[in-house]
Amino acid sequence: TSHRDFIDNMPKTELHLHIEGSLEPELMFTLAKRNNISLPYGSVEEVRAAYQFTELQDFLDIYYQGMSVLITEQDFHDLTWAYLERIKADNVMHTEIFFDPQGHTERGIAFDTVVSGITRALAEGEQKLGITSRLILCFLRHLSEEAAFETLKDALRHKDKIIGVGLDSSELGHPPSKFERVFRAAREEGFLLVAHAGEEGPPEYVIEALDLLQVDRLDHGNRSLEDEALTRRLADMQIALTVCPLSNHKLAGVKDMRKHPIKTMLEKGLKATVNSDDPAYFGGYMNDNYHAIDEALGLTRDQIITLARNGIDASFTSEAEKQSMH
Ligand code: ES4
Ligand code: ZN
Repeated sequence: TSHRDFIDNMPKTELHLHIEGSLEPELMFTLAKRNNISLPYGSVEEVRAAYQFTELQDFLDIYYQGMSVLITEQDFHDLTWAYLERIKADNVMHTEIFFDPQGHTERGIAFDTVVSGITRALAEGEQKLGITSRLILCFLRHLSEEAAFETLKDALRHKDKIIGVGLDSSELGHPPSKFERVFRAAREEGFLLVAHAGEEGPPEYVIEALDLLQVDRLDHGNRSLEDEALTRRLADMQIALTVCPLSNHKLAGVKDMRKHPIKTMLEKGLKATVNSDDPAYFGGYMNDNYHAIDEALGLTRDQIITLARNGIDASFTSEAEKQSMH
């Protein structure tokens, strides 16, 4: 169809991407071999067959196990470089990537090793592929406030490379309020703020992310639609939502793509964007995510363009950079 080509050729931004979630099974095996790590899978096919999730926690268990092959600075570089080469094919011009330092420091990998490998690849991505980027650190919300403060302390040495902090991992039982003080400290240090909220958690968690964390952007936010006043507030404030269609489908919040809320979000005036979240695990990169919602929901050409323009406006770039992307 003509929408397919239009989507594929359209310059895009990605604002919600966990770099560890871009680890394809082929690279997982390469790195396991390089680092003498044994995997509980015999083949790439076996790995892919294991990617069947009914809820967020099922995915997270496999995701944390997958990242155990990442050991050296070169590993983090190669992971990031593979992602950048892949999104070049999708005409992504700008990407804002999350990383989970605690998933690595907990295994004895130095924070600086992780940041160095990722940022070296990001610099190459700008030089060789023309893809601009930003880096966002995520605190693992299933860990303690104290552990998050330790991680923030590590991040202070890399303020020049890290634009913001976010909050990810198991949402239910770990509300934003648990990290109010860490986020206040991060804000005082000049970091921009995002948080996963309303992915599995209730609208109250989204309200906490706004009121207590004072986020600049919301990751997912799907369940906000259950609360009319909250929906109006998000529309009025034009808080961007980084929506991840294939992720929502794979993690079963959205069992049928025809019921995906992104079209409703646009109709209600919410600033929704399209993103891939953990593309190696959820079966698709940026273009696949756009195709999935376009085919299931019958988007108009204007709605597709609005989603892409929202991605530019919601990015953590300067007004001049936004102008040049529009
Ligand atoms: C994640 Cl989809 C999702 N939700 C919460 N935390 C995450 N970490 C990586 N992917
Ligand atoms: Zn996410």
